[in-house]
Amino acid sequence: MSERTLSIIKPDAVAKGVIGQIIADFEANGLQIAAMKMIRMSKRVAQGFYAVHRERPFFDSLTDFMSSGPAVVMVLSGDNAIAKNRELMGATNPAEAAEGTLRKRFATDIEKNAVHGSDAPETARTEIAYFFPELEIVNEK
Ligand code: IDP
Ligand code: MG
Repeated sequence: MSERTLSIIKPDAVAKGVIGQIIADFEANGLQIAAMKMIRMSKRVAQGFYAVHRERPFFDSLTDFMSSGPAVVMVLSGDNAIAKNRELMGATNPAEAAEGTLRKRFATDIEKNAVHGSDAPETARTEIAYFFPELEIVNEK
């Protein structure tokens, strides 16, 4: 069954010039770009997006990083899109990420780790709605 997930190419990966390589990986693995835009998050928008992590020691640094430059936000769609995207991303800490995963290839460290992906259907719904009104989701599989 086709599913939606939210993907973000984080500011570190945009700065490294690897937007195309990351998107190529999604397309080669059956994840269709259903919606996409480049944005520059304000600190407040980053804090809202990562609100579940507000008590964590890295919250201030993480939201500074996420608002430090442009990011690409996308809705990916396809069979099992949430799990498939998480698999392509690799572990949060690139030191623990499997060979060939996006974080192994492109992350700098556990914070500046190149990509975001929703972790469950409910979070996918709320994360997609945070960035995309329904009328901007124009190419769903
Ligand atoms: P995930 O992105 O793999 O789902 P989460 O635990 O949800 O990982 O954490 C959200 C984001 O917060 C991570 O992608 C990373 O950018 C940052 N982060 C997670 N753990 C740490 C940490 O221990 N130090 C610094 N940043 C972290
Ligand atoms: Mg997460």
